[in-house]
Amino acid sequence: MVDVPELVAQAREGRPRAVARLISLVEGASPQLREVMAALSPLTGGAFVIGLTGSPGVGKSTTTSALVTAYRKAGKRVGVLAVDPSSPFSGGALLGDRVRMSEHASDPGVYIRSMATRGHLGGLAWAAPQAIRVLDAAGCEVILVETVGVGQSEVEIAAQADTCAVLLAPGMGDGIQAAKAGILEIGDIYAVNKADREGADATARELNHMLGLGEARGPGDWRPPIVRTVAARGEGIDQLVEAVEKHRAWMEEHGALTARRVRRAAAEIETIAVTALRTRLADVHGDRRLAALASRVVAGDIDPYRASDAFLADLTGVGG
Ligand SMILES: Nc1nc2c(ncn2[C@@H]2O[C@H](COP(=O)(O)OP(=O)(O)OP(=O)(O)O)[C@@H](O)[C@H]2O)c(=O)[nH]1
Ligand SMILES: [Mg+2]
Repeated sequence: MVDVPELVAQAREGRPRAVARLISLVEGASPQLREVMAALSPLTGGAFVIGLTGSPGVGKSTTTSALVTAYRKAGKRVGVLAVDPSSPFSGGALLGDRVRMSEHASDPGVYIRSMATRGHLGGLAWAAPQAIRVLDAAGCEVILVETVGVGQSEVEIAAQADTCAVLLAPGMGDGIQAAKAGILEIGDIYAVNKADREGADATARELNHMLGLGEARGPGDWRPPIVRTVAARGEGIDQLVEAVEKHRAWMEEHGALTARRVRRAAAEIETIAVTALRTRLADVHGDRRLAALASRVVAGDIDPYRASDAFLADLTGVGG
């Protein structure tokens, strides 16, 4: 058992080992998380969360590292969370990140952590907000969350960030992919990275065109800017930071930041509740109750709606 109050006190002082242990409790879906979250909640709310997503290899980690440098120069404490939604193990696929982030490894004002979410009930939507809360309570003023844009994950990370930056790169067929993956709806800011390569202009133009097509914006609405970056050389990073600050100011002015955070908390509550419900169903009935109901549906004995009612009704009076 972990001494939660002690661990939280140490994390609050910014001790990296305590922060690491708390995030490990999140990753391992520890039963002590309830206690951890209760202790952390009053300490949170000070961090600004920036999500970075995009196709594999587009330059998310390089950009993240460059952003860390920029925010450190501005004197901010920075947390980095690299979430790998496709792997059940942290570290493996993200090993390269440690190399790209290595220049920050000895900086006590930076906390870097990778986290795997596959195989967890609730996955990224469940784990990321809790890990973000740990970093927030530990005093990180800016939290950068990198997620590989595969499947649902980019939409999920966008929902959890205050500002979501979508990265593209020339020559990756990103333009067409972007439309398909629906990333045109989630970006608050777009960065065309690898702008040192041929085709950056075309990518930016195509993106601009597609963003314009989906435009149903009023005069006061946020129009996502397109920033060109060469993250590997730190170029365009100041403009990216500036775009983030502009978005933040716009949100604060329009009450959008609070609204977004309330939406995020609502989604988190829902995810925890649904996860608890699933766990409870599995605990109480296992698959047998479900199989029995399914057999009756197949036999035409009852319809699936009534079967679902029966399944849910079994929860009444179970646990608390
Ligand atoms: N030419 C060029 N290469 C870049 C630039 N930024 C990053 N790279 C290179 O692109 C490769 C991938 O960069 P990463 O930062 O690891 O990309 P990522 O999006 O984090 O990759 P995954 O996490 O694997 O999805 C590395 O070899 C980088 O050095 C850039 O601006 N220009
Ligand atoms: Mg990466």
